[in-house]
Amino acid sequence: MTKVVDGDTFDVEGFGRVRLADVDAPEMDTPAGKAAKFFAEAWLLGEIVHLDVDDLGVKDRYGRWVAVAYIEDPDTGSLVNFNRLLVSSGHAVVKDFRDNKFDPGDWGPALRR
Ligand SMILES: [Ca+2]
Ligand SMILES: [Ca+2]
Repeated sequence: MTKVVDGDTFDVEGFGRVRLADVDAPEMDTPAGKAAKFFAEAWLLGEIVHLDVDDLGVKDRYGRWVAVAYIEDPDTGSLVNFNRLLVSSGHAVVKDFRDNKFDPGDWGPALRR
C-alpha cells in the first residue's frame, strides 16, 4: 500500500485508488479527518493489504475500487478487517451502501444495526 488519501481512501501502486466499502471517515479539512488519515497510515503504509474488491459495482462513480481491506495481525498472522477496525477505533462510521456486495452486519455484532 503506497499512499493514504484520507481515512477511507488510499492508493495501491499498479492497481489504483481504493475506497473502503460501507464506511465513511471525516473529511480532511477537519481534525477528525486528519486523525483518521494518520490512523490509516499507521496501519497500512508499506504493509501488505489484502483486498476483497466488490464485484457488483466494480468501481464507484469516482473511478475507485470499492473494497474491504484486510491486514495481517502481526502477532497471530490472522487477517483483520480494516474497514471494521476503522469504525471500532472511532475513525469512521458505518454507511451501508446497497449497491455493493458488502454488508457491515457480517463484520461482527458490534456493527450490526
Ligand atoms: Ca469520507
Ligand atoms: Ca453494502
